[in-house]
Amino acid sequence: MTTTHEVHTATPLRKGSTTETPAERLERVSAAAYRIRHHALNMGEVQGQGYVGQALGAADMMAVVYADQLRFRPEDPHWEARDRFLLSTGHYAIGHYAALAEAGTIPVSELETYGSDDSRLPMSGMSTYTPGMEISGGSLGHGLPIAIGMALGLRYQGSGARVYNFLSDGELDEGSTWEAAMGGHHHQLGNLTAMVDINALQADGKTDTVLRTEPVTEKWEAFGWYTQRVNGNDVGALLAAFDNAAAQAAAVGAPSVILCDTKVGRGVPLLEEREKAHFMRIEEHEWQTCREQLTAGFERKAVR
Ligand SMILES: Cc1ncc(C[n+]2csc(CCOP(=O)(O)OP(=O)(O)O)c2C)c(N)n1
Ligand SMILES: [Mg+2]
Repeated sequence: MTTTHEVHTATPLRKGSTTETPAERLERVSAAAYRIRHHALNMGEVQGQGYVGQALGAADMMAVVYADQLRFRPEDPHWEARDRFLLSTGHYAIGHYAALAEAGTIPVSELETYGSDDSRLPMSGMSTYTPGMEISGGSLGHGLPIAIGMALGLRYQGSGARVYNFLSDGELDEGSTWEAAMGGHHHQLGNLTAMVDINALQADGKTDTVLRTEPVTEKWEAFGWYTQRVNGNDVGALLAAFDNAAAQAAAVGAPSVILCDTKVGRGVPLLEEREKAHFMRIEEHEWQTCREQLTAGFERKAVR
């Protein structure tokens, strides 16, 4: 009989071969992050505007999750034993679609329908539209509460699947996020990992002018979470943090949070310094420059 906390291990579908060296792993995941950024620029160009800055800023986090950490079957998004990835921030869907295309769940050719009528890829993430989109995020502050219920439910079912929740720093303004943080600790949800994109930006301006949430690290620690803070645009640092979180993972134990400091528009200098970065308008002639800057930066790093 299955007791409450007994867990069946899901078939690991870890990417990369078992003989992969750390350098090869870093190179593989960095290349995935580059392609995610490239997809996001192509999608943004269809509409001429959008949440492109967030997709570029969070591309390294998405790459580490989808190209390295998550156990899932790209062709079978409802596979029962899959790890769940919950995107709280519906407006980041552009980056999530790019990662799902990179993972093979969505055809790359479909990305050009982003934001168009009848597309499976609406501007704000919808679970009923898109394979691999577990929740309809967008009403900020709801992702972590849902993740808590899901992680608890999976544990009751004896599943070894894990739950990952992607939050933005704007979601730290929401009381529901902190209620859920208390719940995660109370229920000792060792099968839950949250990651927060701390890009220091919100719709109405800089995070520290909208609502000062720092010191963020100390807050999560005080809520009883296993807390790490890293440069969210450093793939090596992210891999190490996610590996640490995975090493902590158990049916019962502290939930993990990885606080990721990122830069909006990362990888495309033209966009990194742009004012009004929450929802970017990019001129027709600028898209090709963006792609060229992205590729030049990636190639510079690769030869280093
Ligand atoms: C509950 C709720 N309140 C307000 C909004 C409106 N809104 C949409 S995006 C956003 C900014 C939230 O901050 P963050 O996600 O950090 O912004 P970004 O870094 O993408 O600029 C806000 C307030 C919302 N979607 N949900
Ligand atoms: Mg933000």
